[in-house]
Amino acid sequence: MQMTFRWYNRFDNIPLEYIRQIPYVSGIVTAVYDIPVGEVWTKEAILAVKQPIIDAGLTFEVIESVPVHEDIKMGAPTRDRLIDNYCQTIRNLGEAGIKVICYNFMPVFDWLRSDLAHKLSDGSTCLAFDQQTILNMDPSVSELSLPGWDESYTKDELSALLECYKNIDHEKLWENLEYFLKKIIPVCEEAGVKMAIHPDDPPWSIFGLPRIITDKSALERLVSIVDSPCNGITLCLGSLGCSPKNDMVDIAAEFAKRGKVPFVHARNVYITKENCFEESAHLSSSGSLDMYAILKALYDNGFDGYIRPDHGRNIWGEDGRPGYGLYDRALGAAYLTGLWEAINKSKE
Ligand SMILES: [Mn+2]
Repeated sequence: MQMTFRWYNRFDNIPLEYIRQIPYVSGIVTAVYDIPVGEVWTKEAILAVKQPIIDAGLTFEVIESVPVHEDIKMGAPTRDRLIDNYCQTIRNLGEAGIKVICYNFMPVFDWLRSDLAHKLSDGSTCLAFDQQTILNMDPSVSELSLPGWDESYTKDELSALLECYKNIDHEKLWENLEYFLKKIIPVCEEAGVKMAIHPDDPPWSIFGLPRIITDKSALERLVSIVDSPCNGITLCLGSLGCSPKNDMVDIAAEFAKRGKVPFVHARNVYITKENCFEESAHLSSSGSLDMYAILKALYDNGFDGYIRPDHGRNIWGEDGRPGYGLYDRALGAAYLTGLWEAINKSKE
């Protein structure tokens, strides 16, 4: 198990030196943020991100994320050129020493929350999701004011995009994912890079858009599209785990056993009611997931990949990027490392 930490490189105000001081954290998870989606990540751009990380004594082996262009998800005629670019990015990343690429196949919105600074009873703030708040929004008719939504589309562009997706149901999205994977996985095998799909967050459809990576059977289907060690998953505990239908201990055991988990996002969620949740502290007692049982399932089934503490709260007066402040994620890393040590020593 290699403990890593997400960092937004020159857009992040947390110094790498601070991250290196968190016990057991050995690597950084980041991305190239200034190349438009769909274009090739050049070797120069990748090395510019890598160098300061290496200089700080940390490793650079996991990318989160290489975004998949909407035309690939929609199966548009332009997709072959975009997939060729994606393949070249994979080759360039492999040459730079990257071992794992996290990506997702969520149409338009990526992760979604209704509140980025939800106040908890101890005064800390966290990301939260309230289904009713989301249901009250209609992005096709009103200005969308979703927290965290980067507004990279104008209202008209967004309407056009949503219109295109009206022709794409779950099965069509699966077909487009299959087309993409069959093209890129052979390139990954040559480049020595593992793809790790991030589950949909939250794992249910929103704004009428299809979402497919939502549960165990979806993960089964995903890994069976191309049976390769390079076709794996990012086991995001909080994304899948905010649906009580997902038994995270069982899912962790099953896919770790099959060698399909190169990367884990470890965080807890507290399910407040159906389709509503708060992102709690990492401890089992803080949320709805049994973190000990999940890590033990990973350990017992031979997990040897990368893990990182996922979203943290903002605590101790920190005004950090929502979900990505320093303090609570550092506490999370220490907690997860402690659990791992205890599990390991209990086997001796
Ligand atoms: Mn995640």
